Amino acid sequence: MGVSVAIVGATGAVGQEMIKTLIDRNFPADEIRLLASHRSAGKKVEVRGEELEIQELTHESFEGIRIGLFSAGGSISKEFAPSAVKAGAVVVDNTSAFRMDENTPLVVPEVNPGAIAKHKGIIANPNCSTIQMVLVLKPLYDISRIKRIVVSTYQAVSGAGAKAILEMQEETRALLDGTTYERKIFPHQVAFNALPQIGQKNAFQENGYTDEEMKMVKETVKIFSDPNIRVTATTVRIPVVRGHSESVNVEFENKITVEEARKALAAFPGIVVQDDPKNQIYPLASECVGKYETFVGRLRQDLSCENALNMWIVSDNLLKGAALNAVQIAEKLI
Ligand code: 25A
Ligand code: L14
Repeated sequence: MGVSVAIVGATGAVGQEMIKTLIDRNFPADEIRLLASHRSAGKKVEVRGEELEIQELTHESFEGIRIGLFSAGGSISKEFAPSAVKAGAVVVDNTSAFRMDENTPLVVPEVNPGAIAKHKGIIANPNCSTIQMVLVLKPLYDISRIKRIVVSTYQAVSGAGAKAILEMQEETRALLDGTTYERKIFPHQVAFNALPQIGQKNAFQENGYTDEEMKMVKETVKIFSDPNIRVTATTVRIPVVRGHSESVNVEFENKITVEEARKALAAFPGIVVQDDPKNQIYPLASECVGKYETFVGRLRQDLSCENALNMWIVSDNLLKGAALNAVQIAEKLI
């Protein structure tokens, strides 16, 4: 017999990919219940040749549900995940609501699958930028411990949801046509620009970092369960629809050569090495869309630090960064 799955935020950028990923991977679901706000209730979506109606999310939505996949924002998860757990479901939560809670495992299945079994009803999906980075660093960490990570991200607008994609497209059109566009999502013009702020007005903390940057710092330490890893991050929004890119500098305890690193990366599940710079081959956001893998290239020795490597990491933020990682956790649960 199959399991019943509910998707909370089914009409969002991530929710749509959760539906597709469940079907594409033949997840043994005998029911897929689609939940969203009252604004979407009643809309119909075709799933496996069947018309499914979006239902309004309430505290009673989870009767008979075994697995709840949540991606409707942190406040929705805080309010409704406990109701799903009470109804007997295990929640895989894509928001930041429970990630740093000590009773909630924070899981990338290729990196720390063992943490799943410790759940008390909720398992957290890490931040998209963290997921693709720790996935690539795992096979290298297994060769030598990581001392320090310096990361800069180039993040796609879809990370901020379906409405943010529209905003970037409409703003671009308005600028090309010489018309005006009234911004609603981003703090500044995102078209033809690079914004060193991810998150809303209150994104900046006392220390000058954004929440997004501090998520990368704290989540990396939690996933590796290694408090000795030091991380510093700068997260930047760029006008790409889908696919986060990251420049990552990693210092190891012992030297790892580029050749050694390439070999370990190529052998690891979920990673594809694209590293042939002479032929202009390296990971590109435009090429990662719709792919389950995370791509790594531009592998170089850091010329200023003996035991450090530089690399360029790219992945589809809506798949490995969100929907796919959540579905992989659900697959491990059943
Ligand atoms: O708190 P966080 O963790 O920082 O997350 C904040 C946001 O980030 C996205 C996600 O946006 C979330 O809202 N997100 C989270 N994790 C992410 C990740 N890892 C991530 N993005 C990328 N990677 P989103 O757009 O992807 O998804 C939004 C979904 O949430 C549903 N939702 C919102 N409020 C809800 C709710 N569901 C239940 N109850 C609530 N109270 C939302 O459903 C969507 O599925 P929706 O029904 O609001 O559907 C959107 C449709 O309705 C239109 N619309 C939206 N707002 C309005 C509106 N129409 C009129 N007025 C409005 N105010 C949309 O056009 C669409 O058709
Ligand atoms: O914490 O706006 O998972 O790109 C990931 C996407 C936070 C917002 C998270 C974005 C979200 C972020």
